[in-house]
Amino acid sequence: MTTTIVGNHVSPYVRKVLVVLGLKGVPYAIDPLVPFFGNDEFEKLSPLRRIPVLIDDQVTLFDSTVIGEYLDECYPAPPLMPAAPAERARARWLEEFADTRLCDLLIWSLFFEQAVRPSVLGEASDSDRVAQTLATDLPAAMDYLETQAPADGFLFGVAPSLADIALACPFKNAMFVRWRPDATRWPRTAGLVARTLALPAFKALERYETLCLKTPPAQQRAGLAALGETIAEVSYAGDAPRRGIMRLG
Ligand SMILES: N[C@@H](CCC(=O)N[C@@H](CS)C(=O)NCC(=O)O)C(=O)O
Repeated sequence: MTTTIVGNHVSPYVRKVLVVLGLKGVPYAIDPLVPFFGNDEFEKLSPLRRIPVLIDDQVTLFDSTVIGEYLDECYPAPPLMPAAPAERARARWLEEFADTRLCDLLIWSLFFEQAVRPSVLGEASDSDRVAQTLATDLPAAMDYLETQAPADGFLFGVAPSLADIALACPFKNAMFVRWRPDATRWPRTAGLVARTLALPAFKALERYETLCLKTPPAQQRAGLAALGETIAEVSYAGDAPRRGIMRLG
């Protein structure tokens, strides 16, 4: 089965899907579409105009959580959900917390405001939003995570789950704008994030992320191909950014 991912390596939601593919050893081709740069065809493909999109012989899917669960069902080894119903439910909740609240803070309030908004959209960043995030909102979310993170291993034992992967992904983007969890204030969370980001499936993506951060969108396909990434034949990229239709979630 040929699996194609539409979406850029810098997106935390795309990273989540690529790490799942990496952990399961599933080959893929990627159209490294930068958020907001979708063309008319992308608007027809993705109902929310968001990345990631997964396209295979069976289905076209949207939303990293839906895609992650689909991949876990199609490729059961290694399993990325715990076995017991209560733990599975808790894994889904922590993934939801990561994708919504944590991404609201680390992606939309820090990474988007400090990197994407000025450099991709050419707009001024909202410094009040950044300041409030750093002073109060993000510490509150970190305090909550500290009650959930284990002292060692991963959330549900010795192997990472979809929840661990989802939690770690937006921290990577926060690190791109020089924020990292304070290990003296939140030792369990900082440790869990560090252990998860050290997995080979995360490490293997770093050179592609670095290339995308440094390279204009129009040159990323060639740059990624030169680094050995398999690039999809079809590109959904347009020439200029367009405003999204969603705010959050
Ligand atoms: N809940 C979605 C969120 C996806 C998402 O927000 N993707 C961002 C890139 S990081 C995007 O495409 N943004 C463009 C937009 O919102 O218009 C998921 O888990 O896939």
